[in-house]
Amino acid sequence: MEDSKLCRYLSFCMILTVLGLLVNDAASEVYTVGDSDEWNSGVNYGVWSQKYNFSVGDVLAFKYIKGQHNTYEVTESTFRSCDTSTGVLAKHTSGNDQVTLTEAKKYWFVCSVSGHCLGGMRFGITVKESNTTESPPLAPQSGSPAPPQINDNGAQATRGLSRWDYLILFGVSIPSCLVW
Ligand SMILES: [Cu+2]
Repeated sequence: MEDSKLCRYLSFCMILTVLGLLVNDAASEVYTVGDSDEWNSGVNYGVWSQKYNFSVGDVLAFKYIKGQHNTYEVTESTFRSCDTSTGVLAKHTSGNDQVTLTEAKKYWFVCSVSGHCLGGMRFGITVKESNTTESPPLAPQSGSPAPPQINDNGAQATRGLSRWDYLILFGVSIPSCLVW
């Protein structure tokens, strides 16, 4: 029967959609810091960092000529002061530093070469749990379902809820075939 074929086709599409959402959810992105400018003096990284929504599992690639710059992950106060004598969480100096964003939190990065941080080689980003509602970094909107200081449990709950939405959608699609 034609109806039965249509139903099977729609169910198949629904399965693909759900799988696609789950796979997309798990995929991580690699972002080259500064895009084509890479990690260099004279670039406004505050602007660059606002262009993307970063999620747990994403990777920041800091590319520069080894020895000319470096990548320090720092605390917020060190980001603001540019004084890297304290508040340094991690140091990278390879010239192609791949930093995986492993936690849903704010990350702060600077170059510690004298004058570079004050000259603009610094930025902060808010990393969210994957598959939470997107909002501009460092500019949360009121009424947002994902506040910036969200704890792990809250983020998990948000992700779980949206997964359930897909399953409910999927579940509803099957009985609706029987009606046809
Ligand atoms: Cu530098």
